[in-house]
Amino acid sequence: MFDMPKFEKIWLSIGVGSLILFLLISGVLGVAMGLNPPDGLENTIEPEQVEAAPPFNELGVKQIGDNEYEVNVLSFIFGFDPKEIVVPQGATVHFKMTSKDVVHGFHIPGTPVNLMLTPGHITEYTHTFNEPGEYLIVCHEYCGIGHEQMYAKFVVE
Ligand SMILES: [Cu+2]
Repeated sequence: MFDMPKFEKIWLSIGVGSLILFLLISGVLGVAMGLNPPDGLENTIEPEQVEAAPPFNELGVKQIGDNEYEVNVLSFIFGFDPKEIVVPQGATVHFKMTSKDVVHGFHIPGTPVNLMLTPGHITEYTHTFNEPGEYLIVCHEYCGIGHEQMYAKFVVE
C-alpha cells in the first residue's frame, strides 16, 4: 500500500475506528432499539383555529386541584391573553400556551419560567410560586415592530 509513516497509520485507524463505532452504536440504538429524537408532533394545534380548540377556547386561570391551577395563555402580535394572571401563594401552575401568529417568548424574570411559544405547538410547563409579589411577563423573542410593548402581569398573592 502507500508508504505511510507509522503514527499516521495509527491515528488514521483510531479515527476510522471511532467513526465505525459511532455509526454502529447509533445504528443499533435507532434501528434495533427504536430510540429516536422526539418529533414534537404529539403536542400540535392548528394555529389558525387556535381559539376554537381546547385548551385555548378557555383562556386564563382554572383551578384543577388543591392550590393547583391550569393557566392557558394565548400569545399574538403584540400581547398576551389574559393580560393579567393572579394565583395564590404556593400555587402550582401548569402553563399551557401557544402563539397564533409568529414565535413569541414567555419569560417571568426571577423565576425559571422561560419558554418559547411557537405557532402550531402547545408549550407546557409547571412551576410552583412560593414568593408573593407582582411579576412582569415579557416576550423575549423578537417578534416585530411592537415587540417591546408585549408584556403582561403575573401576581402571586
Ligand atoms: Cu412577542
